[in-house]
Amino acid sequence: MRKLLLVAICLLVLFCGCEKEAESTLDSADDKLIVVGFSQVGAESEWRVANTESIKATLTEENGYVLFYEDARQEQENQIRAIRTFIQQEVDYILFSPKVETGWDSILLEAKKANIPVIVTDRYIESDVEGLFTAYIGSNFYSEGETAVLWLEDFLKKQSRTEEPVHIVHIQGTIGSTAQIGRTAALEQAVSKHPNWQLVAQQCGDFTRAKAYEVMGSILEDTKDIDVVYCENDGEALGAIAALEEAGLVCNPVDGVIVISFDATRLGLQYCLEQKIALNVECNPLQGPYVDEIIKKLERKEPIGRIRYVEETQFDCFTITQEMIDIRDY
Ligand code: GYE
Repeated sequence: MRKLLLVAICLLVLFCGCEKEAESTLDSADDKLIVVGFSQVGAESEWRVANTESIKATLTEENGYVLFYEDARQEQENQIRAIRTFIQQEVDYILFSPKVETGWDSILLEAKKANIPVIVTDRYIESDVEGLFTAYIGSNFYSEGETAVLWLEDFLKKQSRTEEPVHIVHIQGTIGSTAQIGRTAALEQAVSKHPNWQLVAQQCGDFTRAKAYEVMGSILEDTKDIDVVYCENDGEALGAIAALEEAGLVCNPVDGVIVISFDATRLGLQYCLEQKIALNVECNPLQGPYVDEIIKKLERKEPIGRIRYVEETQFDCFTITQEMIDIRDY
């Protein structure tokens, strides 16, 4: 019996020693890697998938990172829980795309208390508390909306449609998200400027094809006298177009409904080439390299800009070509 006990104790010591060695090997290997916790909104659109892929493809071990990734499945509570876990894991940086602009003070104060820098991507946060994040990388969404409404103004002028009523359906993105707030504000500003522009319906499509299809379908039960459908992303545009075509309407800016969209995903641009989407305003999801650049500067204690807008353009159905689509990354 004593011999058995002795063997068991030796095995236990041997096991703990190996475990410790494994941990110390892991620790020493990780010492050189930057640990980042990334909380993503979800996977609601092709844009979001491209955004996630860009971050994952950049924050790799080869590039000096350990990435902890959490998909919040469109729930702010899941993002808050993920950020709290990252704090407990003592990551080096917290990266997150906030589903909506508000409700982050408490959890970001916990990160601040833990001295973990927070980098916000894609959507912005609204807070009265100073210094909740170190850097923001994303788009100027109001500017994207301005691009869209300036194009629409110019197009309607060329069609001499500056007096007659222009009936506009507005399908909004996730209410309270920065993309929705900015793109909506630009349209509402333009509607207030043009007496003949009439907002006949304004409903939330939540940045998804399914919801936009449902919402467009219900609007079509009330009216088919529609000149413009302003969709706040490609997923919504595709859903709206399906409902419009099922109702017998043609989506084409020359002799049908003028559909405006945002994101400029490959699928959205294909619809633009077919003239089903008249204008597609790019919203660049490829933010991984921007995040890498900022983190590496912070590691070297170099100064960084707090707000970094990504480069973007727009595509219209009269000038887009298949070649322009083929060379794109998403
Ligand atoms: O337009 C949409 C995604 O926040 C810019 O969210 C992003 C938006 C994008 O679901 O496709």
